[in-house]
Amino acid sequence: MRIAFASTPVGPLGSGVGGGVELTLEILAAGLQKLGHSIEIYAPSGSVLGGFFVNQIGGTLQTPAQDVDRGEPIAITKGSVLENIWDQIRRDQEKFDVVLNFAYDALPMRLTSLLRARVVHLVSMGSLTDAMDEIIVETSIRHKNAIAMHSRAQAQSFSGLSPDVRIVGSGVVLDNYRFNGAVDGALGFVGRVSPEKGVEDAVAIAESTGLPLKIWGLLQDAEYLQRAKSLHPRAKVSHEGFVTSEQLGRELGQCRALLVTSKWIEAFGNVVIEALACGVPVITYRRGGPAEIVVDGHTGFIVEPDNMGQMAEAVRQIGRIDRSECRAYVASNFSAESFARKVENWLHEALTAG
Ligand code: HBI
Repeated sequence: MRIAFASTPVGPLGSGVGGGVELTLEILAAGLQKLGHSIEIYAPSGSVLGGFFVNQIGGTLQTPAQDVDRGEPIAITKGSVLENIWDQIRRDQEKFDVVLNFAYDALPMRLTSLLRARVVHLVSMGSLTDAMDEIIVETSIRHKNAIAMHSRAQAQSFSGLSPDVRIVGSGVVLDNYRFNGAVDGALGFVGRVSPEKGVEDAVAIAESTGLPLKIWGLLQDAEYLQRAKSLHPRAKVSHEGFVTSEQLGRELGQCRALLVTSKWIEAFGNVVIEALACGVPVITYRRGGPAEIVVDGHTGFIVEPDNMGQMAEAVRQIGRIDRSECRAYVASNFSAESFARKVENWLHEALTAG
């Protein structure tokens, strides 16, 4: 198939502003190309993606959906890169069999039936705003097979969504992550340091277990981290910075466990399969995508949401987990190849579903 990728309009590929979508887009471009498909990418100017042709599109970056209040109406910024991306795709559409949209935005959804080329959407987050919920649900009902998501929990966050929505999971390139049997005893936390990620809970666990906590990720809200630390003065916490996947693989692999304390519904949780790929067991609340990935008692533990006592007890029991089973689990369930094949199946169905 000849596939156009419409990237996220919040920032150029490689800037990190696009978060998990940047890693997902990169993995699918490589995975689908390996399956013999041709890929062409449309993304904001300044985008970098090794080995692929990227149409660099100018225009105003879109406001991230998580920064928009739930009740706010859809806004398309003036001279928006989002409009320019889709104007270019409209002009080029005869070149493609299918357009795969990665943007969590209304405009591409509206275009599902307005282009001659088949347009499909890989939705990257759970329910965030009423306007986006409405358009995602409506598109899922009007266009069979047009929508795919990463986890059941993410799909369930949209009430009234069509049961045809495809759940495709995610995947990582195993070779980028080195297995590590040894542990240096620290607890790990990976993700943007912001309230919805629940960092304050990880800090509280570091204090109650006396174990050091290492944090990797964009320090989006430094004042919030400061507040968490002052609430738990005896916790040993270090912010290790925002690093590349390779660097994360090396450093995270040393940890005794990864703590996932999200307060919002994580659509999937790429950090969970990255940690498991390094042999690091994961302790997560029973909330969102991570709770669908962790196999309780085998690749980590699942505890009741926000239950700090259970989380601390899970940390004390973590030595029971076989670290090599963590990596083997990712190899057989969440490899980049298996993810690309699931997406390929979805695209074929979308093309033939009519
Ligand atoms: N917000 N409006 C908008 N569009 C996106 O594509 C988008 C976003 N916020 C975050 C985001 N994409 C990605 O960082 C997440 O999907 C991972």
